[in-house]
Amino acid sequence: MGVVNVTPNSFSDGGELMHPDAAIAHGLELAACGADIIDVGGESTRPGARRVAADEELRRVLPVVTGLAASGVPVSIDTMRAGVARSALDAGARLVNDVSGGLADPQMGPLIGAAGVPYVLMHWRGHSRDMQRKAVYHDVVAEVRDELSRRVSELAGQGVHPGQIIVDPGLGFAKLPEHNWALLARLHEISCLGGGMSFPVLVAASRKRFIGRLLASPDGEPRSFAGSDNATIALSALAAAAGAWCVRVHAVPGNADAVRIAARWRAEQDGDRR
Ligand code: PMM
Repeated sequence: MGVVNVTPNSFSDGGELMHPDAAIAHGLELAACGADIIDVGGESTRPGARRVAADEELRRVLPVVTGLAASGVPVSIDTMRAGVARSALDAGARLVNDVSGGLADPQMGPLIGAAGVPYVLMHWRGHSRDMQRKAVYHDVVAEVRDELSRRVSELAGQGVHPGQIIVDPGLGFAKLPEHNWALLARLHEISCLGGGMSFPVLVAASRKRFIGRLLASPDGEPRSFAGSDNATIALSALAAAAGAWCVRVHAVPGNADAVRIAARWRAEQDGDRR
């Protein structure tokens, strides 16, 4: 999954793609480089970010979703708002990526149930403004799994079929670096929620600050966003080899190669040499 952030203030690429033509061209380039899905977002969720108005979010994403979908690119809409998701689906988006897992907008569950589209359910504890205050866990993997499991049940009550759901541990969302690393190292536990149900997992580690911090210089200066792309590729290979269904990334070519290498690695382990 290649990222197209149509925002002035996202983590690593804020402000680069505010014009629809630039955003569409970038999405097409990511698809040409091997992304199977292009994720279009119009609201930054970086720690501390304030919310953007719904009409502004829609104004940012709709021409980009429309343009990419018209070119035949599978588009995902990255939004917490049911109204934005509805308009994006009408414009040709095929998947909804909701970092709030349906908690930010009570209309999201019913919309996804009625639309029947794939839905990324991310672990979330609250809006970006103050989410890092909620990064308190006894056993982060168990708690993330339990909270995701509860959301799956609640969404089922709103008409969402479990087969629509892709789960995401929400790296960096109410998580400290040690929480992110624990979730990555125990990724397989996230896919197995209660009741014997198993879900595809999406991992979105690309250019997040916990990577830059790990790779900090001796004087403690975190690695730049773009300077952590090779590390993101390493994480993509590890996540895919651990069974992740999708990695959401900003720089596609190396990550697409990493995913292919991991697929071949897994095929060998499974005794399937195709
Ligand atoms: N992170 C960001 C945006 N969208 N979607 C999913 N499913 N999971 C994430 O972790 C996630 C996301 C923020 O990162 P960005 O500003 O680099 O896009």
